[in-house]
Amino acid sequence: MARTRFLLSTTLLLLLFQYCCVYIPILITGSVAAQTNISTDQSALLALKSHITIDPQNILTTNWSTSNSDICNWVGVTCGARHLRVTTLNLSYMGLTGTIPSHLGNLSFLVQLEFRNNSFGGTLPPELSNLRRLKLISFEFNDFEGTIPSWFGLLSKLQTFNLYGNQFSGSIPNAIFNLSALQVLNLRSNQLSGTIPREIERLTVLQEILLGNNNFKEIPNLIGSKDGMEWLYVQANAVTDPIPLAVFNMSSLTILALNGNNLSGSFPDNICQHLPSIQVLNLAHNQFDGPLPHKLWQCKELLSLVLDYNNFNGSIPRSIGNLTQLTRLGFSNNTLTGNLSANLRILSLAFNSLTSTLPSTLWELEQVWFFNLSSNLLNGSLSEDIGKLKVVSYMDLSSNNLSGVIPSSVGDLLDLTSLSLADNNCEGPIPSSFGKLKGLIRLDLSKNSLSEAIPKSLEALLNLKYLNFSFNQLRGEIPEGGPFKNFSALSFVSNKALCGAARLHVPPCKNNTLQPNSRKASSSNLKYIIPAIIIATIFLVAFVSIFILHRKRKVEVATEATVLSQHLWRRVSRLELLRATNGFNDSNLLGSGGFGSVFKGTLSDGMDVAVKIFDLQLEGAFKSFERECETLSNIRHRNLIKIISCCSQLDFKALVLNYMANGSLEKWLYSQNSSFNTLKRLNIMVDVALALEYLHHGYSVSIVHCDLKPSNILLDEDMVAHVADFGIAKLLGFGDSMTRTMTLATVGYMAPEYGMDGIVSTQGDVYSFGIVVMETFTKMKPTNEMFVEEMNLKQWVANSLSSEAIAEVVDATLLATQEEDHDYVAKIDCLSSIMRFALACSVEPPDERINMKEAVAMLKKIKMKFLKDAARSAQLNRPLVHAP
Ligand SMILES: *[C@@H]1O[C@H](CO)[C@@H](O)[C@H](O)[C@H]1NC(C)=O
Ligand SMILES: *[C@@H]1O[C@H](CO)[C@@H](O)[C@H](O)[C@H]1NC(C)=O
Ligand SMILES: *[C@@H]1O[C@H](CO)[C@@H](O)[C@H](O)[C@H]1NC(C)=O
Ligand SMILES: *[C@@H]1O[C@H](CO)[C@@H](O)[C@H](O)[C@H]1NC(C)=O
Ligand SMILES: *[C@@H]1O[C@H](CO)[C@@H](O)[C@H](O)[C@H]1NC(C)=O
Ligand SMILES: *[C@@H]1O[C@H](CO)[C@@H](O)[C@H](O)[C@H]1NC(C)=O
Ligand SMILES: *[C@@H]1O[C@H](CO)[C@@H](O)[C@H](O)[C@H]1NC(C)=O
Ligand SMILES: *[C@@H]1O[C@H](CO)[C@@H](O)[C@H](O)[C@H]1NC(C)=O
Ligand SMILES: *[C@@H]1O[C@H](CO)[C@@H](O)[C@H](O)[C@H]1NC(C)=O
Ligand SMILES: *[C@H]1O[C@@H](CO)[C@H](O)[C@@H](O)[C@@H]1NC(C)=O
Repeated sequence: MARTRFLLSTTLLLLLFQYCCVYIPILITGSVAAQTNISTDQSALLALKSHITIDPQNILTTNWSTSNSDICNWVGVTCGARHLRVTTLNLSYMGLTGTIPSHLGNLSFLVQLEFRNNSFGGTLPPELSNLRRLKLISFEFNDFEGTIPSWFGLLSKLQTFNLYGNQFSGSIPNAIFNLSALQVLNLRSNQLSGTIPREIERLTVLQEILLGNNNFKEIPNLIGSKDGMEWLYVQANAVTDPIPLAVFNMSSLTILALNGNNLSGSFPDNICQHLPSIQVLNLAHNQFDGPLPHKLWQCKELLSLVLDYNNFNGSIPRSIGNLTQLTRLGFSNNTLTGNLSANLRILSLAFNSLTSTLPSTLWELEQVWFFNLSSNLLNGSLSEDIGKLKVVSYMDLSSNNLSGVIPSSVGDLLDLTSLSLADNNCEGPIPSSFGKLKGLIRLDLSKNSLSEAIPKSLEALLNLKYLNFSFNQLRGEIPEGGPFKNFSALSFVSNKALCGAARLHVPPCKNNTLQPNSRKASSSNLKYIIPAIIIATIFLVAFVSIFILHRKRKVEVATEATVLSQHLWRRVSRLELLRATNGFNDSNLLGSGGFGSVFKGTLSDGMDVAVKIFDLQLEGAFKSFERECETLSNIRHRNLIKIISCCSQLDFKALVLNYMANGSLEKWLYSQNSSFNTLKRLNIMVDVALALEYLHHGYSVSIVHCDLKPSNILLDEDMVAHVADFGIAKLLGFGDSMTRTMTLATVGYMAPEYGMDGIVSTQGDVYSFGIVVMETFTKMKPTNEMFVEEMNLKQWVANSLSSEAIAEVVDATLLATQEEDHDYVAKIDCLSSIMRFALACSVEPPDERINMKEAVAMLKKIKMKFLKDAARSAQLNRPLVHAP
């Protein structure tokens, strides 16, 4: 008896204990499900499990087992730390098929319910309305159907309501507008219809409303929530009314997607005044007409502009690339420089009626990777500046009236994967620089008037899957190598005189080098051909002899260039140089160096030049002139200073060079008001590396610059770097890998073996390059007085790397503080890689240094990674760029 009483009282005690610990909180919060406990949760989950008909990965089948009685340990289940009841049920991406049982309504502590990307179907049981603690519901991408139940209105704590990608139909129940905590309403891609009631105003904290791909008839008038509203997606509906003006009162809007409606009228010009934060503007597939909003330059944060398939007419506003607007970059508090043009990533204006030429400002859109202007009435020719769109990956200019030759700078768009210029009036040859577009998958140049032969360099485009050269005036042999083996006759139909493999339905090529179109001539004018061949042979022999002589003298550098260069030069007299420089006026003096002075001048035809006058009194000046003239006239590269003329008279020697509007890297690094960001500096270093790679490895003869330093790196008006000053350059002949000299390079940049033994080798340039890279990013000269005894620039940088204090050595203007700079981590990472790279260039033993080929590859890799990281951190900071 006593024993029974004891047991009874213990049980009571235990019950009481449970009551205190578990039930009291429920009573306090006033939940309706006061009688539930963890076993209720368990039976609810087991009921759900029994309603799942397909569990392809057997996740629940094995994991949700009664033998494992701790349901908080079941996959997809999270329990509250205090009360140990189920708070989150997340079965996303499990491939499950089934229905939702009413028992789920017994999970009374549930806060988050997420079943994203499964195949749950049927209707939703009303018992779910008991889940009063729910803050998040996401049934995104399932097969639920029926109307949206009005009992959702009872879930008063709901913040995110996501039914994206189901088959709900009917209209939005008014009860939804009682959800006063709602921040995200995503009903995209259902079959909802009707109007969007005015009550939506009551959702005062709503930030994102996504109603796209339904059949709504109007855009909600969201006056009430104008201030906090950030996303408005109403694309692909059936809205025909004008846009409610209230849209333009939503001043914090960052995404406005109204594409795929039947909106008409012209679009307000001053959109960016009203929507200053707009980042994504998509109005595609509507009936808008009139001119493009000309004040787009006010949209400083715009990343994506998509206006395809409307009736916009008139011209592309120049303001599209307005560079005068220097402002913050789009992502909240970033301090990176930028403006509309620098930020825009996506530009798509296809299928309108735009008529203008392409404004030169268009090529300032340095960040654009998606570029689509196809199917308009654009005219004029493409500018060489197109090569500035460095990160463009998709470019479509098809079906316009563009004319002129295709600039070879298109070959600089190394990230291109798809290029179409089809259906225009372009003429001239296909630039052989296209052979550099190694990533190209799709190339369409059909329906133009392109002439001459298909460059053999295209055989290098191993990724090319689609090629269309049809309907042009091409002739000569169709290459057979690389991707060309996979193309069919369709790629080449209707050209002037292509020849090649039979499967391409073209005549076979004659084995000689004569073009097929000269066959006609050969039959009728045979008598001219034989003398012509004889003359050609004589020339050839003469040429070969000269060529061999040149080789002997080891001054031959570039075969093509040798023949061409002297003729390409302009003849410039001393008198003209006198006039051009106002009589070598002091005000034209750009600087003076080891062997003379450099003046700025303007030739009679208006061309700006730099004139380098050699002071022949100075010992070695004559030799230096010859060397520089010889070296420069034989080489041509985008990143080397270009020679216009050598003026050589008995007592007067001058070089006429391209004028570099932005002076030297040295000037930029140390002037007060010019600061370069990391990317700009990196670009300049890549340019310099390319120049050195060309000098060292471009030809059979290596050229060693011997005096690389920031004052010899000049910047043109586009900030492209050109290596200059070849006064002490050395040519290394065939097989030589080094030579000796007594000429002195600049202390600080000079490799140790050069300084001590006068050994000249390409490795010496690599050393100097490493030092230049360190200086560029630290803004610290190797000759700075803080470097004494053992400590030098290299050691200083190396120490900072090993103590992970890189931020302390790099130029402070490159790094904002961590809080305000979202790219901080990417930058630090990039700068560390750069410094490691620079140290690898400047290791002491010459044969342990990397060569310039490797250097170029490494630098490019560093740059790619930096761009990727920066893009990623930008997106993380505001994940908005999944443009609709
Ligand atoms: C849960 O409550 C039921 C009665 O509603 C009870 O039978 C069961 O023992 C309780 N389970 C636990 C684990 O407390
Ligand atoms: C169920 O899954 C969870 C989480 O993946 C795991 O920790 C647990 O051990 C699994 N239990 C069983 C019985 O497989
Ligand atoms: C649910 O799981 C998916 C995939 O694991 C995850 O992306 C999502 O954030 C989770 N949702 C919640 C509310 O925890
Ligand atoms: C989710 O489903 C959608 C629609 O089927 C699909 O586009 C998306 O890629 C899926 N997401 C994942 C992570 O599987
Ligand atoms: C837009 O209107 C045209 C004709 O007025 C109609 O054919 C088309 O289906 C409409 N588009 C939508 C998305 O409603
Ligand atoms: C937009 O805001 C202005 C000023 O706040 C107000 O006068 C105007 O009525 C608003 N327009 C609409 C359509 O809400
Ligand atoms: C552009 O279209 C509008 C409306 O259709 C028309 O009034 C205007 O004249 C057109 N402008 C040009 C330059 O074609
Ligand atoms: C660039 O913006 C300025 C306003 O800051 C404006 O005055 C100028 O006209 C714009 N330039 C172009 C080409 O639109
Ligand atoms: C970001 O900008 C806002 C407003 O412009 C300012 O109040 C805030 O202090 C800034 N935050 C940082 C970290 O700079
Ligand atoms: C809660 O769910 C209902 C169905 O909606 C069941 O009938 C109940 O038995 C269940 N209650 C518990 C405590 O499991």
